[in-house]
Amino acid sequence: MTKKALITGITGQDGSYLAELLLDKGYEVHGLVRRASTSTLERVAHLTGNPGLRLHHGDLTEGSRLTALLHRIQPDEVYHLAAQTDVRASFDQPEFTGDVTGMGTTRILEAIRLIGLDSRVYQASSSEMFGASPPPQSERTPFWPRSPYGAAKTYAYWVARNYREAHGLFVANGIMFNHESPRRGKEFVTRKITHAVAQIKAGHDRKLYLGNLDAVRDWGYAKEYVEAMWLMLQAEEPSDYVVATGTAYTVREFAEQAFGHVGLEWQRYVRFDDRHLRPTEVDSLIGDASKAAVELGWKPKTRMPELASLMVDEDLRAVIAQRAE
Ligand code: NDP
Ligand code: GDR
Repeated sequence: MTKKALITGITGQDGSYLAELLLDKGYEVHGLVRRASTSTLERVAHLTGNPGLRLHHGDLTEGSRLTALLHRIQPDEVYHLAAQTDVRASFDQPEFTGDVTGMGTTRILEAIRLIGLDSRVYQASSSEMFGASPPPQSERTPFWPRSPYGAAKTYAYWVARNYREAHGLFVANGIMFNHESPRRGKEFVTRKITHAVAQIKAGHDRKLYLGNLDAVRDWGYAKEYVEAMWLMLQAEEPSDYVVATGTAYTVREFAEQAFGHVGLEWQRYVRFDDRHLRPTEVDSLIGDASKAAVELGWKPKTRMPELASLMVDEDLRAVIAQRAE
């Protein structure tokens, strides 16, 4: 029997990699897509001709639509990835972030419970829930979120656990640390840097304005992280897993690596802009993913220097291709 999966957030970075992985495994993949006046399908455009892929309009703020879709699709697995994901923006839109990133999870789980589905559910939890708790952070580290986004994700984490404990649903929280790729949105610091490096290398002389260069992050490769999502839903019992590389670099070091990869000196181009600071910052996130290694057999392969380089290479390819058009 062909397995059916529903991916919310299929148009995002992770959703697009996960859709590829599941289609390769022979799944029938359903994706939730918000209607917009301009297309948001760029990351999945190469998959839209695949007969195994079906896209459905819907929004996390409309529970009735989510219920109708889940009832119609009857998925074996639900990967709930959709969210308002921008931490900085969550300070400006706290209520909206709570509704989408927090309540969105409740709407999905409640729909599954009301319909009586036995779908397995992946909840996209985040290292932002640890916030000010010092590293290394594991499944046993207390949460101390530092943004409306972190608080909304913490709410969603506990709702997911509660549906598991109270209603017996198979729900797994993947507590993922930062993961990046050439498909990362340009508002996030890694892609903002690699995109700028490519532009500068191609001769567009410009400065790159950044905020806190001292923040420490544990950056992994998104393509590898979606495999961990799938593994969590194949486990015998649902549980919660940290997914990380266990390595730590500052934003400054990421910039140094990205510029250095194409022979540029980062100090010549990077400038400070306090508009990119946050009212409360998360200083240091370094994950301990030993539980995922032991129980799921998942291990990261790509570390920051290789990741930054591959992102720069891809951004450079895009600039050159654009020029040729
Ligand atoms: P992206 O920002 O790339 O994608 C977010 C997705 O959510 C997009 O498909 C977006 O659609 C969709 N979405 C946003 N709001 C709504 C809504 N109201 N209704 C329906 N869909 C909506 O995120 P990532 O792929 O990077 O992350 C995937 C998940 O993992 C997120 O929940 C994120 O919070 C979490 N996470 C990510 C980490 C990372 O480092 N990438 C680390 C830890 C957790 P549209 O294209 O229309 O905007
Ligand atoms: P983050 O990622 O907040 O960790 O959330 P982001 O790349 O936005 O910031 C990482 C760190 O870089 C610092 N920084 C800047 N950030 C941005 N965006 N732009 C800048 O110019 C800049 N200068 C410095 C930030 O202050 C921060 O310390 C991401 C998202 O994908 C979340 O959805 C996810 O849950 C977490 O990762 C884990």
